[in-house]
Amino acid sequence: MADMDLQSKMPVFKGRLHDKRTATVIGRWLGAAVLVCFVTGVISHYVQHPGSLFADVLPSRPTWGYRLTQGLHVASGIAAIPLLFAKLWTVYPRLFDWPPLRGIRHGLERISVAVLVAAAVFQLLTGLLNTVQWYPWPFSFVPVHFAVAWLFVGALLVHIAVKLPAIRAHWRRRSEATLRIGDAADRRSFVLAVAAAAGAVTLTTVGQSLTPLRRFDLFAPRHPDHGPQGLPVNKTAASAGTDRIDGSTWHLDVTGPRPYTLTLDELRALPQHESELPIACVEGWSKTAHWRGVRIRDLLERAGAPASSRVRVTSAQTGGAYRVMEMGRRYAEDPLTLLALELNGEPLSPDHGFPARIIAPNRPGVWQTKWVTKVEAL
Ligand SMILES: Nc1nc2c(c(=O)[nH]1)N[C@H]1C(S)=C(S)[C@@H](COP(=O)(O)O)O[C@H]1N2
Ligand SMILES: [Mo]
Repeated sequence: MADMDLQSKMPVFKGRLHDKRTATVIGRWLGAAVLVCFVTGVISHYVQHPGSLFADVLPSRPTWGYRLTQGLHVASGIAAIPLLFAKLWTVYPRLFDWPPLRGIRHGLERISVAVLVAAAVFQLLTGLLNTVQWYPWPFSFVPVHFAVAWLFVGALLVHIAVKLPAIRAHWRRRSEATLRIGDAADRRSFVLAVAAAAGAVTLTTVGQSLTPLRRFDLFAPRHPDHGPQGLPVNKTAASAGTDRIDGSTWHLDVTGPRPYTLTLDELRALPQHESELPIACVEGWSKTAHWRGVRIRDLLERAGAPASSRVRVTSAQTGGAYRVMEMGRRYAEDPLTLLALELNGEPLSPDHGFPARIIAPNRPGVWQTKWVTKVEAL
């Protein structure tokens, strides 16, 4: 009796698009976006946490590899936001299914959907806020975003497995099940509108890393052209406490079998090399710049260390997660890896790491250490 009362209070959905074909069509796109996002995210995680296992195997080429994977990670995550809204709108009437529990199997399925939705919202929200470097939560972003990614993928696999019969039946426009549902014209408008929304958020943000499209970069937190010396800045010298480095007293320590120290003038007197390499920030912006400085492998050789040594680099910064960086031998021996003194034809500005910074191919921005004071062969 009470049951009947409650049921009669449930909303009735007259909209014709909350059906399985629509859920399948939107779900396919959302699935493709989150798959790209997940794979590129895992790559980014291991490139940022090389550890002992990957330290010496990570390749230094192609020079634009990390730029591509991280650009895709952030772009697919942003595109997934309107797709997730559309998908949730399509299926939300299921919240009012009656009876709410039809047994253990049904209960487990509903729990897995709850985990899936919570994890998806969490990932897209924290990822988006990370692109603007806003962390309004008490936990550390990277490990939690990484852990929840696995939770999300697990719940997604369960969801796909449970829904496989429905997905299969509604995969094709002309399948029997799809034709039985009908409403093709409405669905086409809806799907077109969702595609337009996903396309619009992509087009107005992707220019932050895909620089040929930077004219359309209206909403990304960084514009590739805005910043001193034509390059954006993530951590300013003022915020790192490195804005008062005096080039006449600064010196570089290089350790190895034959350790030595160089002043800035001595460093400038060594053979200088050039490279054209991007800063590919993990927060999603990328920009290629022209760098000039001393090859790391030349510095190592002079210290009596093999060009293929593992290297530890230390910054003048007194704190922060990126004060100390290590690079595997593939990066150290690459001729493009420099201790750069110049950016786009001028000495580095304080915000870009004056007087010396690391620039290496195919590495995330976080490891392009600025304000370097020490290079150690390990
Ligand atoms: N010492 C130090 N180096 C650092 C950082 C830092 O916080 N401290 N930030 C890194 C990050 S996150 C990026 S994206 C690049 C940005 O370099 P740019 O400011 O010259 O563009 O510098 C890297 N080098
Ligand atoms: Mo970064």
